[in-house]
Amino acid sequence: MEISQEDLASFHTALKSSKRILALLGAGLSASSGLPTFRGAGGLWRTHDSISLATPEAFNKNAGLVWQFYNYRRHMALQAQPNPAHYALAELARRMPGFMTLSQNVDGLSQRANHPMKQLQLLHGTLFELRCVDRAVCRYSETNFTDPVVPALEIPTSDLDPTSNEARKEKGNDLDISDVQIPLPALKREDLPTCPKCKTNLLRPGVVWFGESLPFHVLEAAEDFLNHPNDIDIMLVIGTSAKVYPAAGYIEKARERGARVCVINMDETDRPAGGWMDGNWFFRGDAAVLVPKLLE
Ligand code: BJW
Repeated sequence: MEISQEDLASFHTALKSSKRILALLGAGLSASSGLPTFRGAGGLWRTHDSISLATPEAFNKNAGLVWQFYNYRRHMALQAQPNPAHYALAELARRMPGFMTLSQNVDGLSQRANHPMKQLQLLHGTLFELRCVDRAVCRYSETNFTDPVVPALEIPTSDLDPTSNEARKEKGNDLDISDVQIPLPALKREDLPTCPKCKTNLLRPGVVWFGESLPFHVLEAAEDFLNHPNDIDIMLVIGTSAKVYPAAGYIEKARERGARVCVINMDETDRPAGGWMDGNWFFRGDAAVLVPKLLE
């Protein structure tokens, strides 16, 4: 991981005089905490592309499979710890009232790093909210950290490995049901979490799937920040491929409000295209290492 001292110094100079900073966070921020990203290596869960499970169509077709995927994601997120980048961003929020974080992450790690909530907008929801699938009629939702969500979603131990608890300890991690050799039980509808209010519909994870609208109050908070009379000084783009909208669109919107853009990404190919990066910053490497260095 090479970091240009010249770029670091120029970023620190800009940071010192900044009053309004916007950050867009993506899955790469939590990669060092052990959580997989969506695209590229790690974006496959068993034989399924993670993206293909993050749709209302997938849930309608096979709610059991989609719940197994999300139950596993919740379990992994609960086991994970915030990394130094989550803490550095939370600290920046505490010391700068004009700092706002727009997070695409649903893993709860920014919240667990004590990021002030009024400066943290969750663009794609959270794994730890459950809500009734019928939003139009039954508006039930709850905060829920139960692991597993319901007993039928208990992560299965492997038939191939009857001493799985021992094996888990030896492996130094939890049983990885990403391994296709570990069979998943077929689930019936009545095994899945049901809405306690209408008692008819299934509950679903409170995340935003493709084709669904982002929460209105979140969009409003982002627009309010962008439309504030004072310009934006810096736009931080951390660990995201910036391929999903409207999230990715906030980079251009911040630029239109005067922001210099600072991209922190492991992968050079996820550097935004176009000549406009001149005069902005690209830091290649692990966000967990670079973000604390940049924000110190
Ligand atoms: C590291 C690292 C390390 C690795 N350190 N870096 C305009 C144009 C075209 C299409 C659309 C448009 N507007 C809307 C759309 C449709 C659609 C969309 O964007 N499609 C695109 C694919 C083109 N958008 C939507 O449907 C959104 N809804 C919406 O707009 O409603 C109105 C509407 C509907 C329909 C039509 C038009 C308007 C909803 C989007 C919801 C996205 N949901 C998901 C799943 C959430 C639940 C879950 O977690 O399961 O959100 S998809 C997935 O992608 C997840 C992520 O938040 C999101 C972004 O991914 P992210 O975080 O960038 O991860 P990766 O894996 O892509 O990248 C990781 C990066 O980290 C890489 O760059 C690595 O190099 C890097 N990295 N380790 C630093 N250690």
